[in-house]
Amino acid sequence: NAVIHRADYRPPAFWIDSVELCFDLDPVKTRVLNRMRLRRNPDQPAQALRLDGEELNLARVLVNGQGTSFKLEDSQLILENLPEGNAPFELEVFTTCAPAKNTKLMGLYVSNDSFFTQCEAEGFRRITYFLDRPDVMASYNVTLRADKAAYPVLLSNGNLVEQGDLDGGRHFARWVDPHRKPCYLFALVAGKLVAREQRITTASGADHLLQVYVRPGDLDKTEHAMNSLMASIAWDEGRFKLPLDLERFMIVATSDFNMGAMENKGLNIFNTKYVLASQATATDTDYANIESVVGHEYFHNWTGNRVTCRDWFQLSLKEGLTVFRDQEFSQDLAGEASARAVRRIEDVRVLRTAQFPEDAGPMAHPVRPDQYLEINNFYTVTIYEKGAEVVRMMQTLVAGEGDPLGRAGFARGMALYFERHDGQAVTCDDFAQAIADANPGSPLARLLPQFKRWYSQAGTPRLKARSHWDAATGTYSLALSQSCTPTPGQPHKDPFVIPVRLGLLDAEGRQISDGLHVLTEDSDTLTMSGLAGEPVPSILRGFTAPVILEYDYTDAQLLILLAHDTDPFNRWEAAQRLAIHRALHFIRSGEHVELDAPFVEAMRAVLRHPTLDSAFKDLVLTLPSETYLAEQLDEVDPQRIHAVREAMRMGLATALRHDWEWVYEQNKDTGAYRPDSRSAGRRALAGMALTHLCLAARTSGDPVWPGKTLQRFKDAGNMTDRFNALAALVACGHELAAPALASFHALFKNEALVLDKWFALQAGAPDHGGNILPVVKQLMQHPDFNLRNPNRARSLIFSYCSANPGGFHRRDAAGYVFWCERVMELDAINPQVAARLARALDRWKKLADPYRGAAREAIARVAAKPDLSRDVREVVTRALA
Ligand code: HT7
Ligand code: ZN
Repeated sequence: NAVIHRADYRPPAFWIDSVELCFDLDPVKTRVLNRMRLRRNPDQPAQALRLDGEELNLARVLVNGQGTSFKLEDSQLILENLPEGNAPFELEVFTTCAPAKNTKLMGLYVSNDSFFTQCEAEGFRRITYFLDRPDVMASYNVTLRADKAAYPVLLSNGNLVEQGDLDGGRHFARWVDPHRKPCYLFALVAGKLVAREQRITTASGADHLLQVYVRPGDLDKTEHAMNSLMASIAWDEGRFKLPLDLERFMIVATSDFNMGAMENKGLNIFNTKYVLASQATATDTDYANIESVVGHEYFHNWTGNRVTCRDWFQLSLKEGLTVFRDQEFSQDLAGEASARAVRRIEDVRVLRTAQFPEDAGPMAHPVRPDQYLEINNFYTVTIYEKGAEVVRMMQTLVAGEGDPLGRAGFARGMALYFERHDGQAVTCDDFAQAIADANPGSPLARLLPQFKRWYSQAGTPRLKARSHWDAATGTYSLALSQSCTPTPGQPHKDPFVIPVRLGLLDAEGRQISDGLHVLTEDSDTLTMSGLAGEPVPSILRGFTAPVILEYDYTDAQLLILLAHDTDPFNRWEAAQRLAIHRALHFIRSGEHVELDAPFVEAMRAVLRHPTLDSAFKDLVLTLPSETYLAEQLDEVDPQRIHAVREAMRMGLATALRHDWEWVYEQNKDTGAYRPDSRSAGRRALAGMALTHLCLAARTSGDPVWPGKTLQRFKDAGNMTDRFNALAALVACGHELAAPALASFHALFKNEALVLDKWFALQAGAPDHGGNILPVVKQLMQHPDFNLRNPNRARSLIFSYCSANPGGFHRRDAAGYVFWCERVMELDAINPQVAARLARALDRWKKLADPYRGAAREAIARVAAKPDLSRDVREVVTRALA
């Protein structure tokens, strides 16, 4: 239970060159014969071999075919009497494990009568004794044996080299992976599965077989995943010249999975949520997520698999970079500039609502952490999303003549990275160095040591801007300064390198200038002269750095930006600021919420705008989330925030009623279903219109729009329209919601992913007088609820505790009591999932009383449980510190 420190990294004392694994698969007792070829690492002092192992039964250990002495200590198999010298030797370890009892879903486990593995980060040690660390890369030769009728499909990484029947109704398959890999990329799958297949020829002329494996009955839901895979392969070849390096590339879907998906070499294993889609069962958001997750896992084949991490502190080396790549992929596929901007805004929204709070809370850590207790707790939005922003800043900082966005410079850097490090396990420093070296003379190359503070310093920097206008000389100056509040273990921060894209608009909204400024000092002033009038600054265009921008925009300036800024990100941001100003005013003053005419008119102008995309309108009209509003306050009363936001929503619903009607009519028909960005945007806006029309009907008592919404729910030709209609009825608490929910359940009772939506919708619904918790408790008794299935647990428990602040933060503390009980209950089943739930109260110190005291008590109750997992213990201990 010791803390692991980055500074303690040492290369391994032994290398494992090759591994021969033979599995006799049985849910109750699987036998694993592991034959390894090892040699001492000549660069390390002579020492014992310590192999990691967890929940294994050890039956036999042989060295070069002979019995040997060994010790079992602290989940390690220790061998002291190994051959001297640097010659390779063979180590054979025979163990058994119990996949059916594996509720942690790490290592080898059973889901729906099939076998799956999850080895990242430290799951391989639950399969066999091994040097379970990413810098030990070996060749794998894997034989799977199992009952043929129960497990007709036997898969592992690489190429199928042999298969056949065995006695007793059993069969076998032997797989050889042509690429050396760390053990976290090992995978096996065995079960009754069927595959959609596609043969492709890539640009180099090589032929490949692509397969998407699912349970029989789900094959008709795999077309989109296959299309996404083909698009990913083409994109990586086109943009980064990175080809598919395998004859066969497989995706397998399972409904029991701790995360989204896993990039095992040639055998990606996915949560069904990110594979299965049909227009009847999946929403536009599901389609978009599948595209991005399939892309993400495929892109790992180079960024993660061909070049991997030296140690887990370097996790963002592969995750931040691969998120950046999947974001770019989704933007490129979206096509037009406006659709790209919508993607960018959505990505920033995730960063600001999830990562900024993490960076300000007890679990704050640098993109390259210095220490951890449990690595599974560090698969965070900081490693992934902030890590992607750090990579994006590198691209921005290598821009040059003829390459205004830095794409060509960044691609050069990637090429050099692979030239230097293909087949190696490396660090974030190695990556940054390659990008900088490929772009000598760029700001990144000049500022590299300082730029790397983004890797070492936690916390979100604040960028303050103050302007001064001298009418007499026509001189405008903008003073920029930066600061960053202390985070756990880091009381002092040095200045960051902050790329700031800045535009200036005149009073009519015409652009005067646009350029990139790089802030490197604590403060700096930009001056422009010869101006005819005071300009409006458009600061941090495109969100060029993951910072909090503080500038006292007037409403008049924001209205100009919202109406005219050529940068769509800042156009959206202007609307957010207008809404935040108002929300914070009502929250702080306690005044009755009444929306002012300029705000309403600005929103109306957006809704009625003749050329703006529907998806963009949807984003502008979406008020900042309760979580984001809470981050703007020093002391948080969640009920007050909820009430104000709901009242503002109601204000927009009633004041713009005719506009919503018009918008609905304009957007309601999208023709034959296609999940492209344009029609998805129209469906989203039509859904938003329905929600507002139903809300408005709540005050007027008018039955027309709830009735129309119910009809749309019944007639819908796709899940997006059907679900949006259902959500509109639920959001306004209309009496038609209950029968609609019942009919939705009846229609989709055999579709697990749709039932997840059904649970999530009810648990995440706006709270009216504390009505949600009783609903959640009742739903826990529903025959379709199962705490052991992570998707189902997330759909009900997480939707309530982590995504419904108005329902969760109750003055009577019942939400916290519920949270505490579920964390402890889940911890006994699946600590990784429990630890994620434990994070729902990360920001408890910001709460006003009585919430604060009650939240502390609930966390302390969890912390006091004696047999807590390391995962949950780390989260609650940090929260209480
Ligand atoms: N690299 C993958 C991480 C992952 C994972 C980690 C811990 C436990 C379960 C897990 N499943 C997948 C996912 C990715 O980023 O692509
Ligand atoms: Zn990843």
